[in-house]
Amino acid sequence: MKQEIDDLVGLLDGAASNATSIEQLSATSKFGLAQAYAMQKMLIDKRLARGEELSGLKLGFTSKAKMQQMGVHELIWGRLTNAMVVVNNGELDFSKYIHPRAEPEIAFRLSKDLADMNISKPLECISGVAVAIEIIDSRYKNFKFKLEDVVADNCSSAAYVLGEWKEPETSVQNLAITMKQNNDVVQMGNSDAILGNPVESLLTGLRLAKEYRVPLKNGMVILAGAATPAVYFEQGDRIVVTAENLGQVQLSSY
Ligand code: OOG
Ligand code: MG
Repeated sequence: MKQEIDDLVGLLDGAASNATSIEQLSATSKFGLAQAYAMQKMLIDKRLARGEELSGLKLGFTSKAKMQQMGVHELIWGRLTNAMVVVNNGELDFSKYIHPRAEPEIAFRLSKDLADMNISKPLECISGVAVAIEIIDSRYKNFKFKLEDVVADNCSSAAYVLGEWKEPETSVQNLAITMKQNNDVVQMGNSDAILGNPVESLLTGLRLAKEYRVPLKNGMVILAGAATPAVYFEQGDRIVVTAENLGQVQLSSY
C-alpha cells in the first residue's frame, strides 16, 4: 500500500512537471479522502524538497457555480507555493501547463503566524485583501476527476496572480466581479457566491490549517475560491479580473 501511494504521488508530480495529463487515480486505485489529503501533503513536500516554499492555502468549491461546473459538491483545500506566483500584469508560460483555466478569486494576506491568531477576530488576522486570478490545471485527462482525485492533485493548483493589496477593512461582501478574456467579458459574478461572504472562506481556511497543521505564516495568502466557473484560455490570451472596491488584476500568456 505504502509503495502504491508513493507511486501515485509520483504520477501526479510527474504529470505536473512534464505538463502531461494522466488517468484519474481513482479509476484504478481505491483510496479515501483522508488518504487523498495525505497524498497532497506528500506531493507538496516533494516540491518543498526541491526548494519551493509554502506561500499559503487555497479553498476550492466554495461557490455553487464551481461545484456545478466540476460536479464535485464538497469544499476542498490545497497548498500554494512561491513557484505558483505570477506578478500582476505578468506572463504565464503556457507550455508549462496541460489545459489551464482561469478563475476570479479574492485573496487575503495574513498579518501573523497561524499559531498567534485568534480566529474569532478575523480582521486582526489579515493585513490586506486583494482581487486575484487563479490558474488551475488539473493533471487529469479532460479536466475530469472525483473528489479524492482532485484533493490528491492539490486541488488543480497551478498559478496565481494577486492584485494590489487593499486595507484589511475593505469590504469583500457583495462585490461585483467580472473576468475578461482578451476583449470579451467571459464571466460575471458576485463575491457573496463564495460561502455567502468570502470572510467565511478565510475562517474555514484558517480552521483547516490548524486542524491539518499547515504552518501558515505572517504574509502568506489565502485564496477564497472562485465565485464563477473557470474558463479555458489559449496561448497568447490576456485575462483581466475586476472586483468592485478591489481594482483589477491581469495576466497574459505566451
Ligand atoms: C478544482 C479547484 C477548485 C475553486 O476556486 O473552486 C478551485 C478545480 O476546479 O479543478 O480552485
Ligand atoms: Mg480556485
